[in-house]
Amino acid sequence: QGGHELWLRNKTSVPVSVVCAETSPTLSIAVQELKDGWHGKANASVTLSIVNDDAIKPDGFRISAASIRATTHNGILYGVYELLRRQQTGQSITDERINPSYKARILNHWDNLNGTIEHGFGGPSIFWHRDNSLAVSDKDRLIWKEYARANASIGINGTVINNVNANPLVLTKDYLERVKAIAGVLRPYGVKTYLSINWAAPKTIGKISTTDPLADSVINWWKAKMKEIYTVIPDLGGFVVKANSEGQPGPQDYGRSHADGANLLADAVKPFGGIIMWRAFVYQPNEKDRAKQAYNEFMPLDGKFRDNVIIQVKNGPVDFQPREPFSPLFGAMKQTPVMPEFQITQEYLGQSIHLVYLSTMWEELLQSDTYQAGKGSTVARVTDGSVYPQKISAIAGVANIGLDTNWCGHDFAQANWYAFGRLAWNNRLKSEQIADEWIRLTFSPETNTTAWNTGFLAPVKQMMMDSREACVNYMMPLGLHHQFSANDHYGPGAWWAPARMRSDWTPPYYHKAEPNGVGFDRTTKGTNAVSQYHEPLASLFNNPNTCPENLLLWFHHVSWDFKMKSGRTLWQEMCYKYDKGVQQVRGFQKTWDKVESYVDSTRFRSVQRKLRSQLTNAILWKDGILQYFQTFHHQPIPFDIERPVNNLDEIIANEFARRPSR
Ligand code: BDP
Repeated sequence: QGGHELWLRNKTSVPVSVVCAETSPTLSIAVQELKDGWHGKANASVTLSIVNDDAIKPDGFRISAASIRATTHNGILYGVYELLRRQQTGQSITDERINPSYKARILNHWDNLNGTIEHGFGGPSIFWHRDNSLAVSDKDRLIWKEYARANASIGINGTVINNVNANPLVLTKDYLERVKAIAGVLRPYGVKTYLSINWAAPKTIGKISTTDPLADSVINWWKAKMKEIYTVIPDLGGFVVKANSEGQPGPQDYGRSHADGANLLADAVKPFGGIIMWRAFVYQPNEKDRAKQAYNEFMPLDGKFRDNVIIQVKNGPVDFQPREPFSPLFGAMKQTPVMPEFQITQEYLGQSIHLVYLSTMWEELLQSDTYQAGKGSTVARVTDGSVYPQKISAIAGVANIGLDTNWCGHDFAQANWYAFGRLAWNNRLKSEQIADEWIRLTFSPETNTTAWNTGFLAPVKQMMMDSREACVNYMMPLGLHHQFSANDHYGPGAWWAPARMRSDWTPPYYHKAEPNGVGFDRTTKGTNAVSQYHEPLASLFNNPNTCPENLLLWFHHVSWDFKMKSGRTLWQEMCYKYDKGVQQVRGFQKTWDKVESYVDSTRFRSVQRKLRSQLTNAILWKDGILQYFQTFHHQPIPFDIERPVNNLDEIIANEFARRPSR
């Protein structure tokens, strides 16, 4: 009830005996999990053993129906969860060796030390208290344990427990004691703790007058600080850094490069085995095209980073939008490891109100071919070590987890946490399989009957599979991006452009609508962002007739009458896309109402309510954007489409009064 148990609801009492020669906290968990969740033959015997096998990587394992072998205790634990999942979802179990795609599979929590979460929609922080108290309670420990277990069950092995917009206080003594307590609870589950660093820490919490990365005082301060931190938490995974980005301090404040900054920290953590995840999410208000800036900033630095630095790159070149092309940095940086950053929390995809299954979006990114090392250089392969030799490999997801009973605000948002873990473990997985597993584990009745499969599993899976494209359709189809109402990033705000506002923080910067056309010209005749992609993509994107239509307005400024493949004009096509998105949400409502008998009433009602709000919002998007664009060209909305039910002036007038109830 209430969804607190996530995908871990399948307790049984089928007896099993477990043989395990060694002991450790991790192995005790492994043994207990097998006993609690065994869905195999009654009275079977399973052997867990540590072996020497070069084909098994540190977190990997070899499983069969009756044994799990690994080279580490964590490997055994992952093997146990794999075995149980296969039993519980009815997948076959053959003798196989399984290794993870990425070494570090990390959640990023944008949790502030005062317990709030930046763009958190599932309640307050599980790590930090609203009253700022640092005392560790039993309740804290319990939630951290449940959290660690959920992560381990899907292969997540790291977590950054404070916001990338970091408060430097987290690096001070009292906070470090709490970090130590958290790390202690997560450790047996194989989850390493990481922290976000504020670049200006030597100034704000130290007594150093500069933060120039080449200054001895700064270098020595960080060396000493790292020593202090690692004395408290010897196995801390490392740090993520947001520097010279959106007002955060960084090495450029002193005319130094991102490499100078990253290397300083890398040297300081090197003796302790830590890594530095340096974010490439940088853009300045003074340049023409925000989408080009990270590439321009980081490409000249390729090869200049220490070997314990990895560059953390958001999936798209702008910012976690419903659809973007992949960031051109993937595959382009050939001598520096790059890690994808996804956003699990749906800041720009309906937050905890819209049902949007993000796995299809991430699969789209991972399977995008960058062509950087020939055909088949997918983002998955250029980041996981298959194409370039790299010492570290990693993937991060901005977490959607909070203190809500169901953790994520929306019961279906749990699927995004689940999918992130599964894709981080195996970046070749298909979203449909992940959805199938998640539904079975999360909603499964005692026995999977044919009626359940056809009455519940199939339609719910279809709804999930369609949900991200539906969101793109009713929010920003055809390559439109960043059309959000300011600050809350929930509803439409295409018109929002106050006089003194930075233009790259306003939607018109991105849509460039005018009487003759719409879209951002990033071709060779425009900002030339296309040139950051490897051929054949650069040419393909550059031509409006070969550019994928779902990215058309990302790369092109075209006439409202531009002929689409369907034979319609761009304007008509846009209208149909918005309308389709709205209709898809109406369809989700029908799907959900029809499966009522298969779901407990708490989860049923909660999702039903949210679908209603999602529809209201989808209609608002359609009505707002279409009527706003009409003010430029005055063409009618095709007559076979539902008429708007909201007036543009009212949508605009209520923009900031309207806040979704979660
Ligand atoms: C933006 C968010 C902002 C984050 C930033 C980031 O609106 O809150 O701090 O991303 O990733 O999309 O640093």
